[in-house]
Amino acid sequence: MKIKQADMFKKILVANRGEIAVRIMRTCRELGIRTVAVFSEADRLALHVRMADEAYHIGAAPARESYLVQEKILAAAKQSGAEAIHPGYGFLSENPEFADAVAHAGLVFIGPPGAAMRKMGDKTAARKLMNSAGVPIVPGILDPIADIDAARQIADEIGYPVLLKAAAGGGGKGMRLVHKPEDLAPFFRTAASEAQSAFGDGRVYLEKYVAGPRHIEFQVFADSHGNAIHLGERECSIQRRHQKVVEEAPSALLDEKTRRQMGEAAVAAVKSCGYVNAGTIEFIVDKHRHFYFLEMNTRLQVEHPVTEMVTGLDLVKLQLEIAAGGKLPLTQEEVQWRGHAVECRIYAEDPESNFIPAIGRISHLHKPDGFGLREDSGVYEGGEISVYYDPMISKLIAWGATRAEAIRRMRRALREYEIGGVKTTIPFCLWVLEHEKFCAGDFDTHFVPNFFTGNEMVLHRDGHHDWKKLQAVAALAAALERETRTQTIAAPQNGATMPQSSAWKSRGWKTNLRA
Ligand code: MV4
Repeated sequence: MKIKQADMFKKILVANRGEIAVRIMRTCRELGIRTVAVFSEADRLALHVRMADEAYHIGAAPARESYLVQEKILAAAKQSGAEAIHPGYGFLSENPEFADAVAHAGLVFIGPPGAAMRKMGDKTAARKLMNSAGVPIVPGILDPIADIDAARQIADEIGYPVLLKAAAGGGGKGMRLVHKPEDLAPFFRTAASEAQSAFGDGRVYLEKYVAGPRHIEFQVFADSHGNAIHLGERECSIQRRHQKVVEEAPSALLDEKTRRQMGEAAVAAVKSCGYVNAGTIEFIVDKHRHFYFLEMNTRLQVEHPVTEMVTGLDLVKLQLEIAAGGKLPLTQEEVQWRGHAVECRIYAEDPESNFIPAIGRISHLHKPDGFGLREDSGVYEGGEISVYYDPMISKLIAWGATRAEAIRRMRRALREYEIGGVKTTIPFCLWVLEHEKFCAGDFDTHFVPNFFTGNEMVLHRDGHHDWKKLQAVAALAAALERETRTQTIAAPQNGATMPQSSAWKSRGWKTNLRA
């Protein structure tokens, strides 16, 4: 069912900032939906505020006092007359209490119901649910460890090394790798206390450790009419300290059979938990292409554009149609994939100094462009990068008919990108995109720790052409050319200021240039 114009939202509040707020507002604009921004003290001049139809100040710079304060966002929504709230990613996007509070306020949360988020938020509950839905999970225990002797017995059965994980965790927090039985009890105690202080929930479970896995996730969508589909996979194995660096679609690892099996498992997963809207089923895949459910992300993800580039679908538009009560506009059989897409995340961090956050003013900005390229960013020349928020300032997405073409296009774009005033991870991305193993598709989640020492940046800083030097040379060349013109043809100093009404001057100048 196509959403009739009349049934679609007329005004949406975007409870986020930066590139994702801008990206969501772009789709709203295309659909004729008015947009409401919220902003902190640090974001008065931010791009998402400039782009919105109206904007509400919601507090001080720290997210705890602004973007994370549910009451302030709900108040802004009420005051503006918005009918729905899009949470973006991060901040309140995976907070089930917020999803419920939005619904209680008579508004639509553009995301899954709080109940589905809760089911997937508890990693042991999610494993149980997946297990009964027939989705492969990593061998291990289904309940949090209550009795350490019983846990040791299971660890002996599945074999070491085993991985201790927090039930409330995710994203790698509170994990402990255990190589031998005598370490299990002490590591369990430290893992439990770390989980307690990080999540207020000390429950820990254990899984068999999968060595050198690849991170492959499936984009899923479910509507409120019982339909669910997947839009294929994204490979996100290139990470640094659980921070994704490069993502791509499709994965260079998967064959058609594995892809079909994983897609079917992803759809079974989303159907098992009363899910509605966009989600991601994360798997780890070992070198034999055995795949295991890891966790579900109950939001639109940073890397969603690679899926958009290969399917031709606007995922935010799908989210809005589903949230407005519409049916998925296509069946599984109607999903088509074309070519390959790669995304690089550009962080304001210095890869030459152990990725320390870089803050300051963007004094110069030249964004890459051209066929098959997309740049999603929340920054502009003159804008400030502050300490308060995520250091990711931009995403580059390159499409190509083949993986090799997408990679070549991305390298070209990275070299074209000029960001002055703050250090960025552009040279680091170039290092990845030029690495033999990456180009061969031969890598896993240990790629960065295995191959990156930090010294490579000297090379790739030069690989990312020294545009400052080039600028100086170009300026000199322009000055010399001006000099020559003044002497020979008395051309104006600046072509743009030359009066166009003067045909003679115009013709004369052009003629002389050709000579
Ligand atoms: C694992 C694993 C190996 N074996 N589980 C890290 C983040 C969290 N979502 C799960 N993670 C892992 N779980 C088993 N049983 C290896 C990782 C892992 C990882 C996973 C995905 C992407 C990057 C990673 C980097 C290091 C470890």
